[in-house]
Amino acid sequence: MLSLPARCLLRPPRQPLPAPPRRGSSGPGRRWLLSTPIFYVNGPPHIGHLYSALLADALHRHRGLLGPGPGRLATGTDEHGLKIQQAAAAAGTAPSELCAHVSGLFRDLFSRAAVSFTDFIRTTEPRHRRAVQCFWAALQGRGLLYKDFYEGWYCTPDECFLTQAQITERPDAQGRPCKVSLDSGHQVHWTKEENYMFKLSEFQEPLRKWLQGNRHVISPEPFYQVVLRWLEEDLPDLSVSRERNRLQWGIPVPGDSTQTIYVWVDALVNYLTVAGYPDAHHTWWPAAHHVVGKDILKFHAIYWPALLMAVGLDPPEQIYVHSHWTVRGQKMSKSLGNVVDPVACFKQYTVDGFRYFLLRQGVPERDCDYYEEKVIKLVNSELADALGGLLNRCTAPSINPSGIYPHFSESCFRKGSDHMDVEASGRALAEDYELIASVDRLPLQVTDYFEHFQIYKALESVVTCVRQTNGFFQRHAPWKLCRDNPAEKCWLDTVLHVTLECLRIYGILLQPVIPATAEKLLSRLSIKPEERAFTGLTFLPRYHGKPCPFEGRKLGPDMGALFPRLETPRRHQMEIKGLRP
Ligand code: ME8
Repeated sequence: MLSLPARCLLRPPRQPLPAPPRRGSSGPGRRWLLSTPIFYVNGPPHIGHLYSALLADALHRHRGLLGPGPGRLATGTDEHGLKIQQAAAAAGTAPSELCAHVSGLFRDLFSRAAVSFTDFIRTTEPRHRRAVQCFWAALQGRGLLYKDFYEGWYCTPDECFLTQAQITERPDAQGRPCKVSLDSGHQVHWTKEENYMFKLSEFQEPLRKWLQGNRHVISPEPFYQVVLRWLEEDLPDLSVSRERNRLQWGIPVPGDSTQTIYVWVDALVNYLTVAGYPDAHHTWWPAAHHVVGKDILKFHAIYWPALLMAVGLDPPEQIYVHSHWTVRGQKMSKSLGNVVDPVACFKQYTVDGFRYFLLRQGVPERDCDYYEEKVIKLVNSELADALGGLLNRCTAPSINPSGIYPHFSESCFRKGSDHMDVEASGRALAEDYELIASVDRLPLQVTDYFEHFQIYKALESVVTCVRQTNGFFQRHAPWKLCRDNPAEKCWLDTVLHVTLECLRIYGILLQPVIPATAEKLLSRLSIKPEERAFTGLTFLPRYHGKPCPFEGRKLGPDMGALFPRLETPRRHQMEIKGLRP
């Protein structure tokens, strides 16, 4: 955390926004290549997939507002492997058709969700095949692959090999004993075949050194500790191919038509493909910042950095890890029939409403629970009532008949150390100075939280300020002030000016999370697109003795409620009233 003065009522810190931490050797001008996992196409997207994409999108948008980039955001679909081959066979369709269809669902979802991706990669694309085959050749060229008879447990739903210690026995649906992965609960099968092996064991020490020298590379911190603990255990070599007669749906091993490249090697290389590997990746690599779910941490924090080191490339600069969404306390699963469709959520809560819910309630360190009533309550209280209500109150024609950004009067709201003295401070009260100090600190706080992958905390601090501003408005009851009395008009305009200034800051800071609502808010305040960046963001310049470009400006057109309240579905109302069991 940046050290911010705990309480700074009179002279809030006017520090410039800090440059976010630079970790890699990505050259002058900070670059970032944000990524989401690439998603399997054996089923349609759900809210967990959307959450990963929204986290990456919010980070990407936030950084874009901080400065002139350059940044990219890549997402896409993971289309090879046994799991997809089997899903296509079960659906009686060709794998390529299944992939095209489901990949399209992901792409549509992310477009609809306003995920600002700059690249959408499909692992079946020729550019990716070429990258994977070059990567393989580089591994082989460095003598890090060898052929061996591999024997062990394989979990197709997770597409991973497991040791004896990682499996357990549970009854299946028919009550027969069956071996499953301890971690995911998915069934495993014994496989025995000749594979190429990667000398992962040689990278145990380099991985440890890398982590010890980069304490913030995996965040949140508890996940960093998890990875360090894994590295205390044995790190066996990794099987990186499958026999082609079992797995045809994948990229063949160059020069060996009997083997297919293991789907995880294939998938991980996508991050290099989008960086331009093998020809043009040096501009973007290693400025990679991966957002991943905790289920795939080992692949990203152990296998991937080791593979990169093996071909002479740096590990990614940053790995952001998040936990999982459950639904009414249960894991989402097809068999339980509780998989939540994000498109239905957009219809029910609007895109921004659902984006806000996931990012405000999602705490990366721990699993979070979704249920309808929770979304409706949160979104109504924070977006519709607190934020929307505030905008509505200070722009209502009855209170602001000229429809302008009114003037701020220093004589009503004095800047000085003796603000506790009512005479000296005009009409402002101690709480009003606290509000100014809080909103002054807010951009720095929000940036700090984003950089530490705590978007939920950034939103919490914005909401706290929104509530404080509502308190300010309520306290001074501008609707009771008389415009015809010059002294009262002066104060009334000042109260409106301060409130609009607060709203301007909230609108700007909320752009990465609720882009459409923020755009509506900022347009209503007549804030031009070039005035919406985080750079040069000065709250209440007049209070600080600077000119305010917005003063006297005509407000934008009234487009109705900023965020219309969501209705509780009828069936819930009946349940609440006890009309339904
Ligand atoms: O693992 N809550 O793809 P995948 C939150 N193709 N996030 C969730 C989630 C939940 N309940 N369920 C899934 C793969 N996710 C590989 C990745 S990357 C080189 C290859 C999110 O379709 C989370 O990000 O199984 C998780 O890591 C990812 O979806 C797994 O998606």
